[in-house]
Amino acid sequence: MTNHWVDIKNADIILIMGGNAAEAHPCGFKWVTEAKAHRGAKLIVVDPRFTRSASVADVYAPIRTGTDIVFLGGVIRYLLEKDQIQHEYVRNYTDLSFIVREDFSFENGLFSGYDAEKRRYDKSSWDYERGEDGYVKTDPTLQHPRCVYQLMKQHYARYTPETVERVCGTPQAKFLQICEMLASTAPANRVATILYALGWAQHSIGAQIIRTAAMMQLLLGNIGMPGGGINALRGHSNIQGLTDLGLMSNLLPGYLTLPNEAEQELPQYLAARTLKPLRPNQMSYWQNYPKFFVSLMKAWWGKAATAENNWAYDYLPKLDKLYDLLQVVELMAQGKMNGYICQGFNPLAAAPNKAKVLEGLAKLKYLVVMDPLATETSEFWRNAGESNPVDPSKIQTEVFRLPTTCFAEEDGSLVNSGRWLQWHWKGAEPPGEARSDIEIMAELFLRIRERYRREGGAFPAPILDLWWPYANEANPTPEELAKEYSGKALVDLPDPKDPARIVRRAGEQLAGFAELRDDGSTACGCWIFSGSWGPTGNLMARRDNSDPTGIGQTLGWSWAWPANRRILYNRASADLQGRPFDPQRKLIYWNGKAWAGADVPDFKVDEPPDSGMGPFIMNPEGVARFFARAGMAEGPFPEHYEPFETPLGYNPLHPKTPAATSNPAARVFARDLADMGKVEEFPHVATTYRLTEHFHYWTKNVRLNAIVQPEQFVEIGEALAKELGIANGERVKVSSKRGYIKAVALVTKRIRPLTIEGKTVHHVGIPIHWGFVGIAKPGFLANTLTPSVGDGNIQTPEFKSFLVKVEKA
Ligand SMILES: Nc1nc2c(c(=O)[nH]1)N[C@H]1C(S)=C(S)[C@@H](COP(=O)(O)OP(=O)(O)OC[C@H]3O[C@@H](n4cnc5c(=O)[nH]c(N)nc54)[C@H](O)[C@@H]3O)O[C@H]1N2
Ligand SMILES: Nc1nc2c(c(=O)[nH]1)N[C@H]1C(S)=C(S)[C@@H](COP(=O)(O)OP(=O)(O)OC[C@H]3O[C@@H](n4cnc5c(=O)[nH]c(N)nc54)[C@H](O)[C@@H]3O)O[C@H]1N2
Ligand SMILES: [Mo]
Repeated sequence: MTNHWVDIKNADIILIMGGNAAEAHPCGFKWVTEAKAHRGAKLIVVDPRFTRSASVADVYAPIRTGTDIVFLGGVIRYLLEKDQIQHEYVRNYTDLSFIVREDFSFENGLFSGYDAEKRRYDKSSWDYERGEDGYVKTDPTLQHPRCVYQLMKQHYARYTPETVERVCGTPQAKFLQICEMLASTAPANRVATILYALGWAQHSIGAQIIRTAAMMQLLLGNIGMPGGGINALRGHSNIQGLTDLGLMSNLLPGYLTLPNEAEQELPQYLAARTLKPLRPNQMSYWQNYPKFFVSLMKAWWGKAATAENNWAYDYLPKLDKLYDLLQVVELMAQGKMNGYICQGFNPLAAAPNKAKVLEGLAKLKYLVVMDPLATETSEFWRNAGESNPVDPSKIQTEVFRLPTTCFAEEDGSLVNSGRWLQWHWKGAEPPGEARSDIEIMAELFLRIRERYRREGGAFPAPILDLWWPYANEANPTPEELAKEYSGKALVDLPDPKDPARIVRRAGEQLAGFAELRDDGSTACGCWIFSGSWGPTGNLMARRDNSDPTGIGQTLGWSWAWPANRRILYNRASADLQGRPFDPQRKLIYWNGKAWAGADVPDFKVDEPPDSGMGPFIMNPEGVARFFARAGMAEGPFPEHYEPFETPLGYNPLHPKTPAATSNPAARVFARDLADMGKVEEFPHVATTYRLTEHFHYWTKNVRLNAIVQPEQFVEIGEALAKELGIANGERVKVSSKRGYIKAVALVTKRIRPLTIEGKTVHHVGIPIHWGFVGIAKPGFLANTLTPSVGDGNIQTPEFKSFLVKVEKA
């Protein structure tokens, strides 16, 4: 979230799209209720299904899965055509006036630089034009034909209300009503928030859907404002913490990135990440990258990381490719992987194309499952009948189960969607042989280190040199780890301006990342967490909920990254003179000498408001980007592409360009491409989702949950049920190109047929919670049906839109 849960109460308009907060985030949803009750906020829900979120909405609109870029692109067109944008904001705080290179183009659904063979873009033309001084050229009048404003207007001119209706199936009148409501937040003092989750993320164009939404919020001046923002409602209680700590194959803690194999030298690695400003007088905060990086290497390798050995840079793996889930399953299925460790993860149930995952697991030599429970993954070799028909005698994989504790059986911190690190205390002792994940990992490490010590190996140094400064080596405490993430001084730290003065003593915890240095004198395991356990102690354990301004800014409750800041980009909530855009909800303001207010300023505290420094300090241009000059795989402006299994067979925006049917820059393995179904054989559009009454695949082990939702079902609309002659409560078979499931049919009014390009499209809703382990009635894994293809940027699987055929069982 750019903002946080409590802040939702400050919104005037709330858009829930690509998520179902009332059912998947029922506790956080109370802030939607607060906004409605106390501010008269209006709630909009856009979902293929009429959900419980929709049931309390002021306006509900249906949409075909996977077409949200058309809808949101349509909103962008509406705002630009009607000139309903926050002018002061976009002029000063975004790249609208920046001029784009002459060789940039967009034709027939593809941007300049496309290589069809590699399914990849050469992105060099997707950039701004530079002047002699190295800075970007701009046209503040916004008249230049290649300024971002003109290019964007031209790009979205095609996204008319007629197109929205034709492609998304959303009636034009509904769409225009929603446009009007969103446009009502263009005035400086009105705000809309967006709450989304997997309905946007789990698509082959997921990241671009989310970007389109962010662009809409920028046009309305809603980013950085209380009650505004773009808010990803995260899933597991600590999934935010997972990405923060770099548990993705290409990340290091704090969103630092692993080197790739072309980056063998440290100076080269740092230069590519230490970005120089693209406009005069900009902060370009990533210029501090070396401080964060060197402090991380000191935290990991301590004394073994020295200036002479480039802070142990050679110890870091250099990536040849992304090792995301889909890649790992592909390697397993190709027989290229010996072992796999699943820690709190049930991939047979959670990953797409169950048959492929099963095949991969069966080719491993060993599988380790660290989990409090038996799972489908740990039992993959078991013949469960029709839902898992395997022959155990043919499977040689050795499976080790290491029983772990659960969060309630240990102390520690969880990072919520609003980036708050909240400390918690254990509520019970673990049963039986269960041990904490920390203890298991520590013992695994000690044994591996012992073996390297004894026997050597190809490259033992990174293991032997790892700094392991814990009182009990075999069981580091959560407190020790939390302090390590937060960071400390390794020697007495002199004040850079007055070297005689010592600002921190050796061994003392640091107050925040501003104290980190790149000379090896500080250690910090995750720079964005720096200060969470500061010189005064554990700030994550704070529980002061006083809210002096009444806008929900409880700065004394827990600790938020970065720097206890609650709303990101909050400098953008004030105008060029430093006056809050909304005088009723003052977030931060310039008091004549410094920035002050209800939040920790996301800016240099004593930087005068009119100095020309932009509020988006992480970007080298200092402003927010409509034109994604770097980064996105499929283009600098989001464009609609069909799901890989499309009910149309072509992209209605580019019917004559087969290369532009589905995401042209998505990575697809040959085998998975061959495993895609066609609409002629699989005529119904399926989407998968969760129910309030279950949590994924583990609550089917809990009696009460198994009682309230005992049996697997699929939801089909009345029209489709009638067409197929299926009555409510009858059993149906749902098949895709990859397999089939059988379940009870729940015939509902909540899913209506949509008219797309003149033809009727039916959606089928498939809850994900059943499997063949647990005490609920055994069922089929929903992922028997789903296709193995991911988002073009981060490989989140396309769980939300694929093709099936429904028939009577
Ligand atoms: N009770 C309960 N709560 C949970 C979980 C749970 O298992 N049980 N899981 C947690 C986890 S890990 C996560 S990640 C979150 C997920 O939170 P959500 O994303 O909110 O949950 P989902 O139910 O997967 O999907 C949300 C909605 O997206 C809609 N949808 C599908 N395709 C599209 C589309 O193309 N466009 C639009 N606009 N909408 C679409 C679906 O109809 C569904 O209503 O929930 C968390 N909360
Ligand atoms: N078709 C389809 N598939 C989906 C989704 C979808 O919407 N549609 N959603 C996807 C999403 S968003 C998610 S997050 C995944 C969820 O997939 P998983 O994360 O694999 O599922 P869970 O059942 O939530 O958790 C996995 C295991 O963690 C264990 N566990 C709990 N606490 C601890 C602990 O402290 N330590 C250890 N070691 N283990 C613990 C639980 O017992 C459980 O068996 O599913 C994904 N798959
Ligand atoms: Mo999730």
